[in-house]
Amino acid sequence: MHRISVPQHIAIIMDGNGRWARKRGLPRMVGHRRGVETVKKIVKASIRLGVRYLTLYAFSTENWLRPKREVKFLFKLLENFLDKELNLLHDNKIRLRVIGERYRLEERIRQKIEDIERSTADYDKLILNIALSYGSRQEILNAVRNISKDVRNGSLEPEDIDETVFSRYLYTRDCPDPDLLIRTSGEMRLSNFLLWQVSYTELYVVKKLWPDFNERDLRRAIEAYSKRERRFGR
Ligand code: V0D
Repeated sequence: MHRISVPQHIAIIMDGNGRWARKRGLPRMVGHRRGVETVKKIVKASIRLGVRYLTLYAFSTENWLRPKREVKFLFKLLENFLDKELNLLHDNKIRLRVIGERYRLEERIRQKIEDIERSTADYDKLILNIALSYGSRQEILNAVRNISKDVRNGSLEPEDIDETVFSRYLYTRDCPDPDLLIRTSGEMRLSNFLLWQVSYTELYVVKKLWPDFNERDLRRAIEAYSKRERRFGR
């Protein structure tokens, strides 16, 4: 048997909550609630397996277009998570970071997020990036805007803009690029997630819907990743 190499950074598109619920004749909201349970399990499993960075796509910029009551419910879930699961972060030395258009989040939620980011800033067992109101094209445009400002104010020379410099203007600035991107629910799309960062990332798509995804599935994804690395590496 070969040794499996654990990816240091895993990104996940958590798709399929709505479909999971519909299959059971339940409201979509029930699927989202189960989705949060899966988030907790997968966060813990990632630590056990030795993953250092986990980036989860929780809410896209396009998701604002969903029915108002669903959006409201999702943010209620999020607030609940922030109020009730804080010990999950502290007990496991998890650093939380939110990536995305924060200015679009409600003031109260943004405050809570920023408090937690501050209080977990010294942890490094796992860096947990949650993408909220996130869109990769918007992230890239935001980087271009900030780069332009720095060029205009003289702190950056156009000739000095290379891949490393550009990466520093993205929301994911201090993270290595993902080694593995998992998408649940079988869809073969990137859906505006980390477009710049996944240039060399291994993609792993599973049929399972997000609420059904578990530690075994995560292990399988990691095994598939390390086999591919063995075959094509070097
Ligand atoms: C619903 C599947 C965790 C996708 C997962 C809208 C949609 C469950 C968080 C979370 C959501 C957010 C911030 C944070 C820690 C955890 C979350 C939303 C939706 C927001 F600091 N799951 N989750 N946030 N769903």
